[in-house]
Amino acid sequence: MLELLLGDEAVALGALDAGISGAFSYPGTPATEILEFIQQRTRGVDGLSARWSANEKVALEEALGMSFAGKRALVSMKHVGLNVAADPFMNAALTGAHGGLVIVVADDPGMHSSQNEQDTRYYGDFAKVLMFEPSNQQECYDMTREAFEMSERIGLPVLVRLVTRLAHSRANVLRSAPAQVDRGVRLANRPQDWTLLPVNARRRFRRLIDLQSALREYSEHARYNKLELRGPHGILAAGLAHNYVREVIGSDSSYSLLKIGTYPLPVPLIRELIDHCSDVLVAEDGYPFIESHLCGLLGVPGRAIRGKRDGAFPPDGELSVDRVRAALGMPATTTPPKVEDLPGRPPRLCDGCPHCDTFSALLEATEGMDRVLFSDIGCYTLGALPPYNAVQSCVDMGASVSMALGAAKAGAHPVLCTIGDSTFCHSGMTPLLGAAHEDANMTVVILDNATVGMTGGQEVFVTGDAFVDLLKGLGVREDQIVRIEPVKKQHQRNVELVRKAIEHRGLSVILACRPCVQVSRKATKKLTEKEQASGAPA
Ligand SMILES: Cc1ncc(C[n+]2csc(CCOP(=O)(O)OP(=O)(O)O)c2C)c(N)n1
Ligand code: SF4
Repeated sequence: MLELLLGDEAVALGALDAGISGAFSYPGTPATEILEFIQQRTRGVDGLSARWSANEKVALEEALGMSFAGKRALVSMKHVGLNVAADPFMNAALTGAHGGLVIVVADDPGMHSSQNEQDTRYYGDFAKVLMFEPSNQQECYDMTREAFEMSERIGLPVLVRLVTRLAHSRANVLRSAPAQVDRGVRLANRPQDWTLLPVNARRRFRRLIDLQSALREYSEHARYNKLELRGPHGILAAGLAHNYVREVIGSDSSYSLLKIGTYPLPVPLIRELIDHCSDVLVAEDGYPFIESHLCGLLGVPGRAIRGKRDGAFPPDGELSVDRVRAALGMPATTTPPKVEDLPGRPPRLCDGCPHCDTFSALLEATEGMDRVLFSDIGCYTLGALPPYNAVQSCVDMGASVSMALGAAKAGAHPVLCTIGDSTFCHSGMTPLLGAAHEDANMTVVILDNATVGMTGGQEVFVTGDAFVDLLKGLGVREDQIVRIEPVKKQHQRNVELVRKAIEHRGLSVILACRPCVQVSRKATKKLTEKEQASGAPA
């Protein structure tokens, strides 16, 4: 059966058809739709767990636990999420997988909605695991299914790398019959393999090294790597870049083409291409990963290897058809509109957003002061832009609280930080634990809008009164907590309360509680639809 699917959805369907018992994730563009699709498709189905986790590290560890219990588990996240999950990721390569364990990471070359454009393939290489890189939606589906098979066959987690354009574009996907997997609990009964004491870890690392030849063997014969030897100009295209290259060269017989879809790299195929061609262009989204492997320090004697390192492609941003054309000396197909001809549309907070009222109060309360305001990742990062221009930093999830703690220790005053409810639960709690313990001289402003606004309104674990309990549990005293309602009519009161919190020498935590207006709107719409469907007054 054919289905028109996003790359993310094709991965999700592949995982469902592979017989997963659980899907684990923390929202992040461009990977969010993977878990959302699984949730939609499995609503009301017993025996499949598909809930958001507190952060990516937790998601991966939950999946590892499910794998330990002998069941298939999918983990998905955006690229920077793998930094957060790097600890279990690296170590899961040593414990190995029992039930199939597949980790899907969506990279964001061009930084459409991310703070960097790191390339996940380095993590796959670092952890020494098998990695798939689909070039289209069908491969998203097929490779995810195969990743589960391989994970169980070799007893290792398997990585699938996507990029934004693939994750967020649609194509028809041919679905195959769902796998019949035993969903009973089958615990991994070798605790010495999963308990990474040095004596065990050394043995498990040796095993990982020994498995490399099997990974290479698989990759060398995988159907996703295809070599077409024709003309003297070689192109090596990985993942989505293969589509761009295909579109550009068509049936031109002066080019030979090697498509790469799996890692470790299929060296014999690469050698054949290099031997056959006078020059080779490496087309890959992200960093020059393959190109660097190919060239090493000294290059390939007698062959011109071209790519991001020699300037054939720009070193940053996404690949595109036009970038491939330019690298091959062809004119661009499209004339990109001049930026200055386009109307400016800077991102901004929604009208009526509670964060607007919080920033207004913070700005007025600190007017004329030499204040520091660290912020974090979420809709409220837009407090960095006009009309607020309030934010002095945004680095990574949770960093606002830790950076405030560092600046407070440096003697700066007043030191404030703003952090959203979801970001706080992801990574803000741990630094607050230290700040409360030391009674650091800083003001933490938690923006409790009862949702993960930035990524489309996913559920949060804690909101309202429960937040106060959570803060107390972290060691924040009741007299250090101030609750405000960020609405216009409370503005003056909020300004006073913020001023008081700043004057207080020591830690204060302001909890700004008001739901995101988008989520409120959606809830009202749903309710109205429900009432209309039931014939009740709207
Ligand atoms: C490590 C990492 N994971 C996920 C994301 C994607 N992301 C950006 S902001 C955000 C959460 C925002 O929610 P919240 O803190 O509640 O603020 P809001 O957007 O609701 O104002 C997420 C998940 C990210 N940037 N980095
Ligand atoms: S989605 Fe919600 S939190 Fe984000 S800007 Fe809009 S109202 Fe504010």
